[in-house]
Amino acid sequence: MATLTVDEFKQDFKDMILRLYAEDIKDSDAHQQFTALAYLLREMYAPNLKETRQRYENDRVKEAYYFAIEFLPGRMLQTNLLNLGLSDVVMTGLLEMGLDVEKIVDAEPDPGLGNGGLGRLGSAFLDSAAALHMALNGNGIRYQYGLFRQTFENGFQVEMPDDWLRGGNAWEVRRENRACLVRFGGNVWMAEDVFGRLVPHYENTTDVLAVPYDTGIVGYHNHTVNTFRLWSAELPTDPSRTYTLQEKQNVNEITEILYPDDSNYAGRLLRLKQEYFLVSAGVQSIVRHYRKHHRNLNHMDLTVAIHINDTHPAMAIPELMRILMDEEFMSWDQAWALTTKVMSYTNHTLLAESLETWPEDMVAQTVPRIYQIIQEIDRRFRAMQVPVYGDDRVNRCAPLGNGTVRMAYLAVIGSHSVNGVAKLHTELLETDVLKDLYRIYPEKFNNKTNGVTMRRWIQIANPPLTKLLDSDVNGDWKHRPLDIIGVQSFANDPTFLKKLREVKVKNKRALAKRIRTHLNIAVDPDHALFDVQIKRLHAYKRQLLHALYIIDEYQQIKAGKDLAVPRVHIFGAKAAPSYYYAKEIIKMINELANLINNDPDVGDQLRIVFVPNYGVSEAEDIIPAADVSEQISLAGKEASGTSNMKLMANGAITLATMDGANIEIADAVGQDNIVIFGMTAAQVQAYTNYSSQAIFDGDKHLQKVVNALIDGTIPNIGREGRDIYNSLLQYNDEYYVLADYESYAKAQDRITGLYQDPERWYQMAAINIAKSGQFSSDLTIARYGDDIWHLTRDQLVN
Ligand code: GPU
Repeated sequence: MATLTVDEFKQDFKDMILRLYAEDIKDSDAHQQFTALAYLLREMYAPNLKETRQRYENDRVKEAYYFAIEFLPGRMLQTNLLNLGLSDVVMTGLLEMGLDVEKIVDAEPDPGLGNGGLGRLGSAFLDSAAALHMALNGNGIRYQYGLFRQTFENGFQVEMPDDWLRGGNAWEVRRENRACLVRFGGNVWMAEDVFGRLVPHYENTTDVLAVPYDTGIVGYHNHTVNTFRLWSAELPTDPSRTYTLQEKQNVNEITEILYPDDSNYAGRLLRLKQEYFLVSAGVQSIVRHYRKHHRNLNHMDLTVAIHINDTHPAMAIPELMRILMDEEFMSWDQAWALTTKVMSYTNHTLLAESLETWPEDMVAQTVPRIYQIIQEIDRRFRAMQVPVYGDDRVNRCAPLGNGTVRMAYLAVIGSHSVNGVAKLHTELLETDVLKDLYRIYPEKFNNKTNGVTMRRWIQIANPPLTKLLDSDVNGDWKHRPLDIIGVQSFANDPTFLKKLREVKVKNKRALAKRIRTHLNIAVDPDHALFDVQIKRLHAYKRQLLHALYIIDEYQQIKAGKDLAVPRVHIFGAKAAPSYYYAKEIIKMINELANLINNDPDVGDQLRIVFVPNYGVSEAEDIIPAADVSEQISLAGKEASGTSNMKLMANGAITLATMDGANIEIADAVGQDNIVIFGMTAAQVQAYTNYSSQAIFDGDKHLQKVVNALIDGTIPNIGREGRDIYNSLLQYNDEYYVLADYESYAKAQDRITGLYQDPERWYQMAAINIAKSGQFSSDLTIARYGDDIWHLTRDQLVN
């Protein structure tokens, strides 16, 4: 923790503005003020960043490297202030200088280096590891453009470039002295060198310079500052060679954009290059660092763990094999034993279309040496396992098959640990998606239910709740997440429940104000229930189910029946630009919003707010104000979900199917404090003769709701309404929306009933907050550290 008085801060800040911009504060703008603050903080934690790194090195501390193609760090200013213990001093100082704190915070770009939960989880883990003194380093790509900025035009999603680096990135440090060369393409063949060793010879390769940019990850009230490293592709600085503009373009485009798709990756060459670029640069730099203190790599597993976050970095396995054999001259067997000890893998999906595969010829052309090594992994796997498990099973789960490289199978075979991200998800990996490999390697499989960082989602996003917890709850919930259980003792205390209600209303008013100013929609924070669904737009997440219920409510109102509780339905969701159906759902919901928000018959009873450009910053505004958390994916499809955890920690009541981590939330809070509906994963699996038409035909009420998509009720959705309607009927409703509709509508009615009894409602909210501690990413990352990576850490979290 840093110490600084308000006056010292004001002076330092003034000086920094002068040094950076040669200006007085009164002439500086919010972005300059943010930048000056960031530089000040960087100067303060720089010694700790250096010392943390040196401590790991000198004490031979085991370090884990978290490789991920996506990260979603969110804005860092408030996080760093909080973790350095400077929030109060700096806020006071800024206010005393008459500066607009909110404007300064908003001036920081929110790095959209990921799509959704996968990227956000990686950043939560980095935050938690630093808090626990764990040596965890992030390794990712410094995309020049983040995930697109979403706007709506006539209700359609429009994608704009996210030029997040335009004003510079105050937190990063470019470390050109630690750059690596990454080789692509060309020809490779094995031949003896002068010592008679078999080594690869390369010709006509394209070499790319990988330059690291490091950002400090500041630990919470401790001295640890870990490193988050992002790699950027540049032309090599070879003085003997000149490059054409086209060559420069080809290199730069490797780290130009994030693939804006979190569901299914078309076999895009550039994406494959990004993956190899990340792992090659990352693994090379790890090996080089290790080699500074060791004569060989024989015992690298004692101080290095490499984590493969989903399959995108799975080529780390053949890349480490390449370095161990080609550059360190290890035998295959020794290299393989070491590699599998170093590597571990997390799977994040059950969707068949998300299991990554690459055409073999594409891999052979793009990374020929890596392809050779994958072929050898495949050959040895088959030779070893076919005698035991037979041809059929081994064919089904070998790294190569159907002319493709199957990245998940490669990742399992090359790692010592494979984990899913929620209990049900891990179970389904073992019994379904990866069952053949589970049969061969049962000891590798384990579960690590996801978590979220309560520092960002309670302390930063929800100051009123933080204050209430600080004043009323015993224990040290900020350091020991499970201590938040203290809230439970107030579950029957009307005074506390009233305060909790005041907290929620305050947050709802703040959100209502933002909605009013930015979107020009009037919502009533004092009477309406805020019903929130925030996540990527995907058919399996079933935003459509939620929308059908809103149509249902609207039809009730039009039939003259008032809603018992006014509702504000809040959506936040980006659709992949190429995901046509998802974009049609967005258009439909926007047109429905337009209809409902402007129909005088509706009065104050119903609103739809589709918040554009949903991301980490938007989530910080929405989550503290939520009454209901919609987690309504088709059971068996959502690996875990993480917005469910953030929302419960902020006292929202979960309306959920028994899917992903919802099941564990239900177990934690008990059936009385969550609203569950719909088919279970087992019921979905067993439902072999589903006919959405039969369900439709047998339910008059449902017919009326669904027909609104095509009968002109909702204006301007001719084509979209018809397509969505057809997806439900003609194409037999892949995600069982109609099958779950009745159950969902009844669950929504239960919500309405519960909300009418505020004491009961806030009792439920209190219990949700009380039970949220187990979903802190501090606990999750401690388990990764203990069970998978074998790192040392702060014991406080127990
Ligand atoms: N997830 Br695979 C993503 O956000 N993107 C991906 O490419 C893949 C998975 C999500 C899962 O959908 C979600 O259920 C999970 O909570 C999250 O990863 C973190 O594990």
